[in-house]
Amino acid sequence: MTRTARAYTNIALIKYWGKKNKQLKLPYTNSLSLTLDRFYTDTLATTIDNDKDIITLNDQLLNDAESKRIRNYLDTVRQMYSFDEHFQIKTTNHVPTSAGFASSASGFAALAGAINETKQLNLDKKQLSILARNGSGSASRSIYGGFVEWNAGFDNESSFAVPIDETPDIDLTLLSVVINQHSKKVSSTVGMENSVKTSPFYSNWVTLVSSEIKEIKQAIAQKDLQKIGEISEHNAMSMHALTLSANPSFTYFAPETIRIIQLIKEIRQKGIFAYATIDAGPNVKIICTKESIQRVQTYIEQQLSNVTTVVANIGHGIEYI
Ligand code: 2P0
Repeated sequence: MTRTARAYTNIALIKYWGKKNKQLKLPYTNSLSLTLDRFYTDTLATTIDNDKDIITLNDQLLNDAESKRIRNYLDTVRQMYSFDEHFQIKTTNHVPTSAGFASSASGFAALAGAINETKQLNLDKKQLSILARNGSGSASRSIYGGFVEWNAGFDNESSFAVPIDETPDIDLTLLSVVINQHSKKVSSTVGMENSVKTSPFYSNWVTLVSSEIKEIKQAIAQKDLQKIGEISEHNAMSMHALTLSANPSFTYFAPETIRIIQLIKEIRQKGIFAYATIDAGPNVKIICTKESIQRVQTYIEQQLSNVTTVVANIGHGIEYI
């Protein structure tokens, strides 16, 4: 019986922001993430006798426009593994949009796992990471649990994620602060492309990431929470500096984003552990400890009435159910 693949989302502490090869999704730099336990995607793939893939998301049939990215990906997979069958893909996203996490990481990791399962490709995790990366860069990291590094590589075979510590014994937990605003968003794909092309600081980013990756790995090995927080926050702010310095300039920050960054500084001044990281959207993810998270959550909710918060812990890698 074909099993369903389940993959969890991840939050990058050292961000992926820029491709040197768009087609293969080869990044300019390594990146490093933490897989989370709360938000995941379940995908079941079955082969069908049809000349077109049929794709449902949360029991809704996707139309051609909505499923274009997935169907293009399936074409890539068919080419990579030299077969021509089509699929019925049933995906259930347990990544509520209200949680403020992107679903492309868990989505393409689960899809890669589902194809591996139904076509019995017997891919090891390295090959699975490569397959997921071809769907979405950040999906390469969702194959593993805990702390994960995606090695940039230089071609399809050399760009994949590796586990640093899949079950870290470390006191870190994440508070996602969701800002309820509905502005039109620049996709990550477009945002990073504009940053690479036009930010005068892009080459500095590449240099910065290479040193911050080394530093954060050392901090993870030493369980130096403060260092992990400081490096993560600095890396996130540096990524957002690439959007502000692009031409034309753009930003993912909403007014509330800045306010939350200020609140996190206030919280730290009270001696409470809290560091910010922000992806390609206005929501802020706060890196906390088990001891600090309650106080951080209370403080944020008291100061801002129009936000919701979601707690996530360290999660594990892809599984089949
Ligand atoms: C990351 N992000 O490292 C960074 C930080 C968003 C900000 O990876 O074009 O959806 O599909 O490879 O993976 C989001 O980008 O982009 C992302 P594509 P993806 O998590």
